[in-house]
Amino acid sequence: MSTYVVVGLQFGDEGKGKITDVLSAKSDYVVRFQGGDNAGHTVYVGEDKFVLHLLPSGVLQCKGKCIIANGVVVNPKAFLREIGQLEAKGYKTDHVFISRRAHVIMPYHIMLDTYREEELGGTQIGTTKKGIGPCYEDKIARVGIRMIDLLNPEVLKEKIEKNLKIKNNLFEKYFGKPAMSFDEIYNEFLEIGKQLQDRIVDTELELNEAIRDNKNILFEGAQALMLDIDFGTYPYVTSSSPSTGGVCTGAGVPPTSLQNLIGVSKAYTTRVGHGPFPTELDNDLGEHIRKVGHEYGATTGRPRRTGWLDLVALKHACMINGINNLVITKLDVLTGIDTLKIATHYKTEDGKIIDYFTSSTTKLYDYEAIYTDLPGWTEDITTARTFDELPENAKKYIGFIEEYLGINVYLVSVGPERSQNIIRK
Ligand code: 2SA
Ligand code: GDP
Ligand code: MG
Repeated sequence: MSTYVVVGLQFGDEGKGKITDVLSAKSDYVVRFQGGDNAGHTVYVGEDKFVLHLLPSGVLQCKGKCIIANGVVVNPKAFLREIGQLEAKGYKTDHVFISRRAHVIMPYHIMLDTYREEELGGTQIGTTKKGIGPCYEDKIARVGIRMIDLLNPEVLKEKIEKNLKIKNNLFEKYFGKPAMSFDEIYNEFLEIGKQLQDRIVDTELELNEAIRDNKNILFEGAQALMLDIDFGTYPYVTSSSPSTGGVCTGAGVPPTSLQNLIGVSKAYTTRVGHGPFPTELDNDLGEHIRKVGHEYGATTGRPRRTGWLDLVALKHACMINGINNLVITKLDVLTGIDTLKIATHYKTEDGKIIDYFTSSTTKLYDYEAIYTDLPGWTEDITTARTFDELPENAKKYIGFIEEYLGINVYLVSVGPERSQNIIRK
């Protein structure tokens, strides 16, 4: 058996999609275990660009099965749309399956997400407005609708009726918005159930059998540790556990089955959405990185905030995830910057120097990042395929990260295309 877990170590968009695509060529299974279509995972095949939201990024290369496991919140309309787009490009999709236990994002979840963000105004989370939070809320409140329910007209009817009563009350009385129509939602989701019935299966049974049969399984995280509901910058987080720990509950596999824990980080940091960001570059250099790195949301198109690499946050992410292999992406974006900075410590509001991440999101706004300066390089590195081909200063940059974290960087990504990797044996 070989199992691989690919998780984001920052605020998402580290290039997990690209890495999953590369690794999935050898996978029998590629599995999404949390999040939903808030994700935007970009894969370039030559000039052809694919942005996967709900489907595992292995869908293009994996010869086996692609699984959307129980921990994912599924917008079935988004699923059908994505499947349709891939089929229109000539890709097969009959190897994609969804867990019967996965919760369904209903239209009222999307409206609730939207109205709440509107109401919060300046203090909004900056969600993708895909209904992720409200769907997970219903799951935890034990009133959610699961994929299996789409296959049972009676159960579906009762559950939509109950939910809509409460949600419509909230929409009309609290938000002053129109109520949603039961008939419309019920008929639409009944029809969706019929379309999806062959893809809705007990994925945990299949995955555990695959583990027993020594298959290659790749678990693909969405978002990242700094957006984790427990260990991120709460409340500016997503509503799931994008950590290696999330794999066990999100896919129904035991912790003992997880072997290669791969953490992906950019060579710098980005964040889309609100919340503290100690190494943010709210200046011309930040804008330069945004431009060169094409840092715009893959789902919403929002400009991403940019900043220096933050090793204090990265250490926290590696610790919680138990990362044993690092991937550093977008090193090419730093080419041409004279002096590069890496944060190694924070100075707290009362002048203390610390090297650990804080649970106080409020205080984090007042922390000052303490940097080490490293010299940059000017050579084009996008065609480098071995570590030795990198300029000395680029090697030193990677070496600095490895030394601080005590973890090897086994892959350096130097461009968005599938082949633009330096893989160290
Ligand atoms: P949500 O929608 O409830 O999950 O939003 C809560 C926070 O989580 C952040 N979040 C993300 N951050 C980075 N990338 C994500 N996916 C898209 C991408 C985002 C986009 O790949 O670019 O297109 O804007 C993602 N999904 C959720 C979100 O910004 C909130 O801070
Ligand atoms: P994900 O959510 O972690 O899968 O990342 P996204 O796809 O949202 O954002 C990463 C972006 O960086 C995408 O546009 C990728 O095509 C691009 N990308 C990935 N790796 C590299 C790299 O090494 N260099 C450059 N220049 N772009 C990269
Ligand atoms: Mg993304």
